[in-house]
Amino acid sequence: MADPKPIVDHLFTADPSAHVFNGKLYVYPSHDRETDIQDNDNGDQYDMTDYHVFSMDSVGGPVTDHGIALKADSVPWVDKQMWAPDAAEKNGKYYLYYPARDKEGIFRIGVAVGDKPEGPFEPDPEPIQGSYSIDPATFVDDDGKAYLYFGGIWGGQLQCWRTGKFVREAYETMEASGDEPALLPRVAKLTDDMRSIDGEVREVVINDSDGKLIHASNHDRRFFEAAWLHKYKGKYYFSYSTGDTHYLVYAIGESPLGPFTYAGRILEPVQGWTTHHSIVEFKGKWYLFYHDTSLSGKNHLRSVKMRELVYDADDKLKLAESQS
Ligand code: FUB
Repeated sequence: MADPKPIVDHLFTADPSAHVFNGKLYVYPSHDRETDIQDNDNGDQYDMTDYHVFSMDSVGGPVTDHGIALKADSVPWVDKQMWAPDAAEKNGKYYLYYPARDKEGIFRIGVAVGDKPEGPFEPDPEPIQGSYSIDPATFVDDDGKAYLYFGGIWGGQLQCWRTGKFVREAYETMEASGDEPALLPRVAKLTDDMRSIDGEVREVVINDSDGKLIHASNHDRRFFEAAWLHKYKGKYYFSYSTGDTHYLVYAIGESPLGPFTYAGRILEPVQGWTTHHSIVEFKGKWYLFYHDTSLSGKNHLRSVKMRELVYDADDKLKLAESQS
């Protein structure tokens, strides 16, 4: 299968979250920038300061860069590292969710509100209370209920939240170990105004095919970061990155809150350390948005790509053999 070209090459972009709003395909990526920071397991090299939003009317057609939608300087609580964002629409308003380190170096998740899908977005002055770690992903179900998924281990600090409170010293453990269950991503309902967590933050249970929680030692399947949720034929597909083994994988469940059962791989490792994606239906076809480092050769300068996805007879996901 031929390697697709990045959807844009005038900026380095990563972590694409794709949505269809008003018949157009919108992409909310991280905006990677050049820095002198050496690569490390903390992810310090991903030192982003703003977000751009892209849109396209058709796949393969021109991609519009709508310019800066939000920048770190406009958000009072943000110190640095605006990582993978996502967006949602409800009642004609658009919400941008984004993680960043606060002034104490703790990753939190913020929300900013706009009147148009491309922004600009006005940030709430404080992060979402009860949010933590990285990689927010939203899902609005057919009944209008909205969910926020988040979490990432290692540099994403999820290991610091095992007790429900931030324990800085726990950072060094990076993750659970051996036969322990792997650390699990988080999900919470969003309030009607989409700006707060409604009720408790829960773990997203991801079972292996044997019905038991995936072990921490199973690096080919355990959750690392980059949660995404989509719905197909009434079932909920929870997909994520396995991090240090560089796969995009997915699990299927009957409810947006889980539990989910591991179902397979979506994408083999791409060029570059990180892999992060979204899945969206547009004009009757399904697409995987992801990134790699094919343009730069540097882990922190990534480029967003897209490929068509199909479902097989058992509703399992796979890359389309011929790409439209
Ligand atoms: O872009 C910074 C981080 O790299 C993201 O938050 C992770 O998902 C990984 O792609």
